[in-house]
Amino acid sequence: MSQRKIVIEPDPILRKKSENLEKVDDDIRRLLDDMLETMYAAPGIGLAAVQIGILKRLIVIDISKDKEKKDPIFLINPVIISRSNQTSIHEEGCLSLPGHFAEIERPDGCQIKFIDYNGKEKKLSANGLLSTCIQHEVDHLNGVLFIDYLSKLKKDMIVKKLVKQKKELNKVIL
Ligand code: GNR
Ligand code: NI
Repeated sequence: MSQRKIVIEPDPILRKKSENLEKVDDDIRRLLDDMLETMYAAPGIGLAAVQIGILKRLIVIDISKDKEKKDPIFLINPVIISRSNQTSIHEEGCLSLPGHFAEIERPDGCQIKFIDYNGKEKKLSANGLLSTCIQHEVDHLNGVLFIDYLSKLKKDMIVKKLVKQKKELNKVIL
């Protein structure tokens, strides 16, 4: 397993739509393992393949608190098949927007169908943090970031700070 580099906004790849997978083979499982390792190291509770520069519909999630008891979820070609009418607001962060957090309103619950690590079709109903995380990750597969739900003013402010952070980082490296 190896850790991959996380793509930071602004980067045009984060705005592209990821492609469905045709089959689940050992190469895909190795990629999922790398995504999981990258997510744990960050640390984060979710990661979409596009965040390591790969435009495939792959997601890893682990919302377990206990570091000793890992509980990873692998989602391949996830489709949200229903959303609850009720919404809820959670504070969200994103590994592609380091240091920035915002309260985002989304449907409270959702149901998804997906292919699992072993290539089997499954369904899952989620509420609370898991539901928020699933919706955040599926957004990534469609080129959407949580800042897209904010006012233009707030969004522009965050992107401006990220551009500045990237410039500072380049100065240190050069
Ligand atoms: O680590 C993460 N935490 C988080 C918190 C609230 C809602 C969504 C998330 S996902 C985020 C990791 C990430 O950027 N996934 O794409
Ligand atoms: Ni994210």
